[in-house]
Amino acid sequence: MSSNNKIEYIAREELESLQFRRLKDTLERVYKSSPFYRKMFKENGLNPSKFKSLKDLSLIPFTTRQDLRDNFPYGLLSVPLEKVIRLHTSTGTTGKPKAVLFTQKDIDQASELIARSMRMTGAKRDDVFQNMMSYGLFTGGLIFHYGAEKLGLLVIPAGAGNTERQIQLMRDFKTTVIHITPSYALYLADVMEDMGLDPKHDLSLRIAYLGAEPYSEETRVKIQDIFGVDAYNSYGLSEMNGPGVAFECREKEGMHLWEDNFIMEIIDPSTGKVLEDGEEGELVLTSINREAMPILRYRTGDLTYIYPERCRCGRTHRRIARLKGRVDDMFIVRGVNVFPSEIERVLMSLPEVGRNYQIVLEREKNLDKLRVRVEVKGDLFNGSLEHLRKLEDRIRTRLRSELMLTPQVELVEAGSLPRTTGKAKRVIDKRKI
Ligand code: DLL
Repeated sequence: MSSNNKIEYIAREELESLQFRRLKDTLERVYKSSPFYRKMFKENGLNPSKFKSLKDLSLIPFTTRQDLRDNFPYGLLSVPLEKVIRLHTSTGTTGKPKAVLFTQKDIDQASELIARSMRMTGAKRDDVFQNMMSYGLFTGGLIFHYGAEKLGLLVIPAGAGNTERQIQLMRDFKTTVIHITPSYALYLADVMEDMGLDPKHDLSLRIAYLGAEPYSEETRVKIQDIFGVDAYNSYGLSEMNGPGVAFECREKEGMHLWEDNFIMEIIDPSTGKVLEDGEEGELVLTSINREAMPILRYRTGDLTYIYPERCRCGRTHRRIARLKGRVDDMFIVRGVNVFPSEIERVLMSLPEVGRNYQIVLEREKNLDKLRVRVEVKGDLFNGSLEHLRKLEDRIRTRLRSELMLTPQVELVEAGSLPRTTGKAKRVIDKRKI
């Protein structure tokens, strides 16, 4: 422990009293200034003086994504517009995006959390950091960028895409640390191999930060092996600053959620009941260190659980488990609930499977069909048909025993499925059309 990371080891009691102080401040501010929360408090007979302990948080109704949309763009703003200096929006939504606003203090605090997370994993001032997440409205670019600068690394704001230039930059500047979506990392490896380069030996990487989309432990291991890096899971969402909400330490067993900035709860997504540590459910977050736009009891839609035990690293902020997916990611095929992450886990544990897959849902004569399209390693596809049939059978059997469903398995050539440089779209549901 050093003086600049004391907060990571703060005693639980002290942490909880800090949380309560910050919660009270936040409640006062939103009650006074946010039209949305003022109305919500009035309708529910609440006012900030009613809150006597952290437990009273449960008096507040949940805030949902729909609330953010309905009150777009300024309904949740809790400071005068003249104090606002930045806008980000959330990605991947249809219709109106969710606007997220920042004051200078909010940007400083978000950067501090990124710097803290990077320092925790061993990034140092003499590292060269290439940020391969998209810059602009998405938080993965600018928020991470500011944090890395705060820590004092050399930052290359490469953004997503333009893969050959990325590789050139990594080679020219001997990049040691990258920030990238896991799906883009696998794509990058394919491109390098096509160029006759070995990601492990022809680059100087030692750390990769992976986040912004769900992926399996098996994918992490794959990326670590291909690039010869330590890969760390990073979780966040625009509504709560973007990245830097929860981050793995060197133990790589769950992500420390920075509880001095966020209060976390896990709820049963269908009843809203608050669950115990260790029980899986939907993550609900309250930002307690935001000026422009604090959000109370926000339903993230993300499924995880809280580790009940203290981490071996000694940090006191509790950890959340690798995200299982989103509540709305889950699809139901013939009555069976399936998470794409379960399919990925099976596929990525098979050595013959390549780096990409796609899940296609179809309806034929009122019967749901699940088809999994799987890229196989390059040379295998040119091998004997019998060999491929056997592999198909093996994948099908493994998926059947995990999912209790028999999917159709279609093997395809490496590199033939669509790629993105940002968040991957894995599930094509044709049933709704
Ligand atoms: O994805 C912020 C971010 C940027 C996080 C860079 C990490 C790295 P949004 O675009 O608002 O913000 O998307 C947030 O992405 O609710 C999760 O469903 C998903 N997500 C983010 N990180 C992870 C992760 C950014 N490590 C939504 N594992 C969240 C699984 C993740 N899902």
